[in-house]
Amino acid sequence: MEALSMSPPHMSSSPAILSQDDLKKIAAYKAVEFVESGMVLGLGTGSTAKHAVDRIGELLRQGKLNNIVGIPTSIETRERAISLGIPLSDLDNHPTLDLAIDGADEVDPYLNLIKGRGGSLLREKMVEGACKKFVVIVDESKLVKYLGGSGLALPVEVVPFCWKFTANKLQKLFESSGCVAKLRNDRKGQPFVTDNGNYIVDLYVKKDIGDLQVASDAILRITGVIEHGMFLDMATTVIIAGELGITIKNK
Ligand code: ABF
Repeated sequence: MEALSMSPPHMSSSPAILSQDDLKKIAAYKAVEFVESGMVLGLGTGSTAKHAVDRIGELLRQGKLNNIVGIPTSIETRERAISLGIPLSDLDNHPTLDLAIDGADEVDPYLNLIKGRGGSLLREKMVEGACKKFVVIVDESKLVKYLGGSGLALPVEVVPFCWKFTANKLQKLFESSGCVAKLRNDRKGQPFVTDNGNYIVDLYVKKDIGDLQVASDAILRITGVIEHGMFLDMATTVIIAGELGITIKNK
């Protein structure tokens, strides 16, 4: 594990005034240092990953990076990358990526992640699962002792058809952890629809769900489930920005 203290050049060096967004930006800028010209890059989604996408666009514009191909993990990121002039492609044309940079909702001590509270978990898992190196960028608030430990949800993408049937099965699966399954709604109170036309069922647990691989397999065995937001053993590096500096954890 490597601990560093730094701020991007544009930012004040006083740690006392760093906002959560400043920390996200610091982690993102550090991750972009791993990017080299000619790479095929997975472009993450969310407020932390946005800083990385913006920085990549900036370096391309300045001619400090060349021949980058980006594979976006959501429609939102695709649109942002296009607006920044980042050349894009997809997994069909680039089945192996050099590097992906993305945020996470939770990071456990073994670098397992919960992702998908932004709703993009399926595309994120497809793209980041195809990368040689997957760098996760977070501020220190995302660190948890166990997945689910922040009190927020484990998201599961499900087909809209009879979603209650699927949600009930999911809730029953984690009954002993006090699980409550809730359909995610958008701001208008309508079911949140993913980029793939599916729904998200959020699983809230009161305690550790036990062996994560067993839990993952059990979720994926439920017909109607498409994918879940546990990213087990996928991150190769996690960059954590905190008030006292940056910590880099490698697998
Ligand atoms: C994406 O953005 C998602 O996997 C995760 O749900 C979310 C993290 O959000 P933020 O960076 O906005 O905190 O990485």
